[in-house]
Amino acid sequence: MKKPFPHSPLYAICDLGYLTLDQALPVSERLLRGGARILQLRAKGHEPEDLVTLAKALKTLCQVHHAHFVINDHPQLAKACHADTLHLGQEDGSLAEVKKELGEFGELITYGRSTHSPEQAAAALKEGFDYIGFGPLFPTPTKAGRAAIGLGDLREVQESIGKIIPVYGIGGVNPETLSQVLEAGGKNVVVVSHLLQHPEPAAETAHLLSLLS
Ligand code: TZP
Ligand code: MG
Repeated sequence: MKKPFPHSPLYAICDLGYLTLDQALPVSERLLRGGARILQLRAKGHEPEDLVTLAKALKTLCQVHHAHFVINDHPQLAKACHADTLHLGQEDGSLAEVKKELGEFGELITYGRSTHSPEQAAAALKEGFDYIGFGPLFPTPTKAGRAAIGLGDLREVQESIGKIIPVYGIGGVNPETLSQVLEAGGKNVVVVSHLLQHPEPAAETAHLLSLLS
């Protein structure tokens, strides 16, 4: 049965741009221990075939913590590890194409889309995505060279699209920028480098959740 995408204001990412394969599991455990209820595996520059063991272990870890597990970019990896959700960027194909590729499994999971403008956000809702990322709100080393879109459109997107599916502000979010995101009308955020580079990822996850509640 399809597990609905959870209502949780914080979305954490295990990004292999910041973690070695050996660090991925213990650091993810700390994010979950701190209260993260959505965890994505993001591994640019790794072959999906090389990630199956890690992805299966992360999925099990998420189950233990009653958290939702998301795979970025790779439909077949999502299928191999029984992920709850597949996250697709603007260049990762249409939802219909990806569902067709996945067959029966594709009907059992939910889907997220990265969006960078109100138009892309509206298109993702229309296509049937279950949540969107919206950004980068601020410049970020995690997407080096990608211009920030700023906070100007966030309230409008939150108030229109966000009434129907969760909208996650993403890009350069940390406790300082989070207050600006909230003032600009944002409700939910994805946090990558701030949490992965923090000396106490569990405590910092709990701190961010307290700022969001
Ligand atoms: N998409 C837009 S910004 C971004 C992605 C994947 C990176 C967010 O990472 P960080 O380190 O929280 O800025
Ligand atoms: Mg992608």
